[in-house]
Amino acid sequence: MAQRRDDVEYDTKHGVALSATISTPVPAAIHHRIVSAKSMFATESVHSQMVAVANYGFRSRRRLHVWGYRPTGIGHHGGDIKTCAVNGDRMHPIARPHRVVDHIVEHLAAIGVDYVFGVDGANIEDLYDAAYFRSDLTAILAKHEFSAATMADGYSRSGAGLGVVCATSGGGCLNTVAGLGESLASRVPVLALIGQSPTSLDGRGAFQDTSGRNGALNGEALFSVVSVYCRRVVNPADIVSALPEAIAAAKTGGPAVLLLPKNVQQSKIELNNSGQLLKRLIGDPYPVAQALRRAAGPVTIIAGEQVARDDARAELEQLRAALRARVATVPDAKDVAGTPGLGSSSALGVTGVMGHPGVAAAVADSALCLLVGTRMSVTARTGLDDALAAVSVYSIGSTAPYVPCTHVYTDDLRGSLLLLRLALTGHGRASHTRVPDTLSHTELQLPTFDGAGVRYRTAMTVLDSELPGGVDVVVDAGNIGASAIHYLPVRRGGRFLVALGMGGMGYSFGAGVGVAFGRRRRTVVIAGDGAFYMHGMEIHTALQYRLPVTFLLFDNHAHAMCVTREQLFYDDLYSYNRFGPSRLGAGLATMFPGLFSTDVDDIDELPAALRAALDVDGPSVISIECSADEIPPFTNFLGNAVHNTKETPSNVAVRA
Ligand SMILES: Cc1ncc(C[n+]2csc(CCOP(=O)(O)OP(=O)(O)O)c2C)c(N)n1
Ligand SMILES: [Mg+2]
Repeated sequence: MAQRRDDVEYDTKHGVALSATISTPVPAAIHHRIVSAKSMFATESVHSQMVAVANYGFRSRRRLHVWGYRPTGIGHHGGDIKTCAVNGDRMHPIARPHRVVDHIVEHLAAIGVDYVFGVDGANIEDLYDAAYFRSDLTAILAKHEFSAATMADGYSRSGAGLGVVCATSGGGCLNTVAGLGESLASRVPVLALIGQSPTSLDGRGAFQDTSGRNGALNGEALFSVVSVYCRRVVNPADIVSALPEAIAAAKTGGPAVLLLPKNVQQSKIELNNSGQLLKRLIGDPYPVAQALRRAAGPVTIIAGEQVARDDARAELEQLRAALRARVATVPDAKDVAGTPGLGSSSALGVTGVMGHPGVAAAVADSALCLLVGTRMSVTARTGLDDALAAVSVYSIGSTAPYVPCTHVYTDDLRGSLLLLRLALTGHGRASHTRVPDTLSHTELQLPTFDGAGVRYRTAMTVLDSELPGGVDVVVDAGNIGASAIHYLPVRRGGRFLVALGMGGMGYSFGAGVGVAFGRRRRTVVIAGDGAFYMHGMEIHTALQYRLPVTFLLFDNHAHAMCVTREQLFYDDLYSYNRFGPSRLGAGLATMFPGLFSTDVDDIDELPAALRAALDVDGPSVISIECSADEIPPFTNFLGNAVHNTKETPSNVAVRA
């Protein structure tokens, strides 16, 4: 049965027993686990051996193929079943028709989707069933559909491919709405597969009816306003066109929703045609090139979220070098600029409400400001309106900015930035641009605070020195989120995600899991206690899949951003937003045996705790005691004071 293969795959689903040869050399410890699992068919420990092997594959970014079969009596479907792994696919013991759900997972796997994130239920279980029979696509079980949606969002933002979320009808589907709203506002490609009750019961009192008939909640109307594409598939054969249409629409930036009634999911379809893919429009940057050729003086680029979505980081850097321009990023695109060693010429810092004061000065001093892939929301442009009004502003991207400018439309920033750079070489080069005088790095200056707990700034200094290059960071809302955006430099080669589209608390827990699945490396989640209380149970999901995610919970026993507002804007007369005592580290350690979880009360304990947490083979949690009375670096709460910052070490992309 088994063939020798260099590329070996693994399978953790349902603890399939091992029976075969692995040709790729693996460390002795892993080999031992394989051998011992082979000799322990049908025992519980087979599963743990399998998990260890699979984790090795996951962590070493190698595909381990475990050829296996289910011995009598322990099969997922019971009975005397022999399930062989053949070319990466499982075979069902009984030949079955090709269903709509089989078509969906086949198509998704064919376009490189590795994971579907969701919560199971009667009206989506057929999709989970179809995924079970493919080893090239895995259905992940989240704890809450909001987080399943943010897993898909984070997976997509990480650059791993299209994020896919699935949910059952009724409450399950309604729970995805807030997550899809974030993806819509931040224009993140996501596909949502939403189960619905069978069409025969539409408007006839079905459990969780969202058909819109006879007074039922109208799912199509609801999802249409939180998506760039929404279609209820009622004719099974329509999935062949609806699926690629939805994927193409999502790729233009935003969630696409397919509403799939249970009977449609189960229907047999004959066709296996992927349909037509829509072409993406590469905008011609000619007007921008013309303006840049005329620009006499420094050029400042403000880079946005579309640079991350299209992964146009390299093209942006080449354009920056050709123009000798300085680059700032909007807060939710912090990781798209910053070339180690080039200092402020490659990253001025972050714009807007949590941004660096030097950006406004750079823009004001420019002959031309080029917006790349950003709409410049209020969060992104606070403090820049005057400077932008005084200079010549051009833009290139898939949506026109909110500020007056000349805009070039493009669905494909990689293509358009390349065209722009080529247009600016040789005879067409921008010969009047000038290297600007270096600006010193600046930070917002805050009122001194010496109450109890760890200071946000000091905690970020420790993170900055302990987090190695390559680590991805996902940041949540609140005072701690603002502090991380302002103070923590992006790791070299790392991603930095923050959800400012809707700014929903708890985003980082699902998104961190999605990023870890997508990038297969250490992800650090930075979240407040309030965000944890909303969606922190996804820590259990990270544990279940043994993902390398370190959750840093900043526990100030409050919704501190709201406390700050009560203090500054409502005369500090009362507080709704302070909580009682908590011990999140110890609590989670008790709740989830095997999870590394600890509390840090003093800044001196943080470096060692962090090193230990980053070293764990799987998820880890540190709860850091801080204070709700500390003012964060958020301009709405401050005056205009600034101060300078320091040098950039090698694990950091650039310091802003
Ligand atoms: C889902 C959601 N509800 C409410 C808010 C409004 N809000 C913004 S920050 C914040 C408090 C955040 O508390 P926590 O996560 O503990 O962070 P902290 O500000 O304490 O650092 C609230 C309630 C929000 N952004 N998202
Ligand atoms: Mg808090």
